[in-house]
Amino acid sequence: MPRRLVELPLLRSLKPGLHVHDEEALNAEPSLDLLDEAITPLGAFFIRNNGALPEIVDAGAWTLTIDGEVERPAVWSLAALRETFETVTQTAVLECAGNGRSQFSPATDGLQWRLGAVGCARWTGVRLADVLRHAGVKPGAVYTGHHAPDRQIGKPEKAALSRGLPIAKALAPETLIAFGMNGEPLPRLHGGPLRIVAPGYPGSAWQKWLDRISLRAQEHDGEKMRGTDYRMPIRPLRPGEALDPADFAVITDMPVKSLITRPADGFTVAAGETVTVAGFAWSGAVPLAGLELSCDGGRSWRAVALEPGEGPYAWRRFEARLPAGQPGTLTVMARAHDAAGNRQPLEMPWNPRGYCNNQVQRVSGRVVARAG
Ligand SMILES: Nc1nc2c(c(=O)[nH]1)N[C@H]1C(S)=C(S)[C@@H](COP(=O)(O)O)O[C@H]1N2
Ligand SMILES: [Mo]
Repeated sequence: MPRRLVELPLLRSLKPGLHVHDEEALNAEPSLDLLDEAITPLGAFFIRNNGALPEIVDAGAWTLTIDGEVERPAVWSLAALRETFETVTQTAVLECAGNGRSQFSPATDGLQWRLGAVGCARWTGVRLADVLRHAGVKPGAVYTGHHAPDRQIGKPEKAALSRGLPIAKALAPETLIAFGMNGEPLPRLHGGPLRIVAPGYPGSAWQKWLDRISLRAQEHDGEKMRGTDYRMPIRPLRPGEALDPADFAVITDMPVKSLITRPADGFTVAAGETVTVAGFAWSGAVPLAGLELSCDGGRSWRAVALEPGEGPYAWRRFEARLPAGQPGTLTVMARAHDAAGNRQPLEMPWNPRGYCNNQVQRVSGRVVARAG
C-alpha cells in the first residue's frame, strides 16, 4: 500500500487548514489568516518534502554520526546529545526558498507556493557548534554535509536532499541541532527526532531527520546542492537564456521580507471606516530596520512601528489602522527594509528557479458605500 494513504490523512488531521500541493511528497501551506500569530502553531506550519517521509520504526534508537574533517568521529544517541551539551531555545523564522514562486512570470519549474511557506517557531536543541567542537574541527573543514534517510519518490537509491552549511554558519551560536518545536518534541513531519535549525538561511538548509553530519574540505555537493538547485543568479538572466552554473551562487541568508496576514485578499470595508492591516516582517543576517505601509496602491507610504520580536531571528509584528477612504478598490501593501538599506522590491526580478521572492505583497479589497 503506498505510504501516502496513511500519511495524507495524518497530515490533514494534524494540520487541518493547510492547502496540500503534493499528496505524494507531502507539501502543504496554510492560508495567510492562519499565520496571524507571533509563534506559528504547529497546526498551521507549512511542510516541505523533496521525497517520501522516511520510515522511522524506533525514534528512541536514533543516532547522529559526526565524521569527515574532524579529529574524533562520533556517534551520538539522543540521550547522550541532551546530557552532554547545553540545551538552548532559539525563536526563528523558517521560510522555503521557493515561497512565493507562483508569482513569477513566466512560471518556473518547482512547487507553485503561494505566500504561506513560512512560519516562526521556538526551536529547542543543542548548538551545532558545541557538537562539532567536541569532535574537533580540522583546519581544512570549510562546509558541513547533512544527511537523512528520506529518499526520492520512486528512486529509493537517491537521497531526497543532502545540503550543508558554510563552516562559519555551522559554528555560529544560533545554529542548532533541534529536537523540540514550540515546547513539544520535534514532530516527525518537521524532521523529528533531529533537524538542523539555521536561522536566516533558507529552509532547504534546515535538514530534517538528521542522522549524519560530515565535515567537508570543499562546498558540499550532495543532493540539491549542485547546478542551479537553491542557487540564485549572480547577474540578471532573461527567461529562456541558456544557464551556466558559473552564473549561480548558493542561497545563504534570506532577504528582508514582510507578510500581511490581515486583511485577507478580497476583503470589504465600509467607506469612512478603518481597515486593520497586520502582519510580520523578518530578515536574514542583516537586521530588520523598519516597515512602511501603503493603502493607495503604492503612491504614498507611511512608517509603521514594528513590535519587538523574540530575538534577532524571529519575525516582528506590525499592526495599523488605515482609513478606508472612498468607495472603490483599496490595495494595501507592506514594504520592509533592513539595516543595510535593502528594501523589498515592488517587482521581483525573474530568476530561473523561482527563488527568494520577497516582492511587496498586494492585498486588494473593496470599499463599499456605507449602508443607509
Ligand atoms: N531530509 C530532508 N530535510 C529537508 C527537506 C527534505 O526534503 N528532506 N526539505 C527542506 C526544505 S526545502 C524546507 S523548506 C524545509 C521545510 O521544513 P518543514 O517541512 O519543517 O516546514 O525542510 C528542509 N529539510
Ligand atoms: Mo524549501
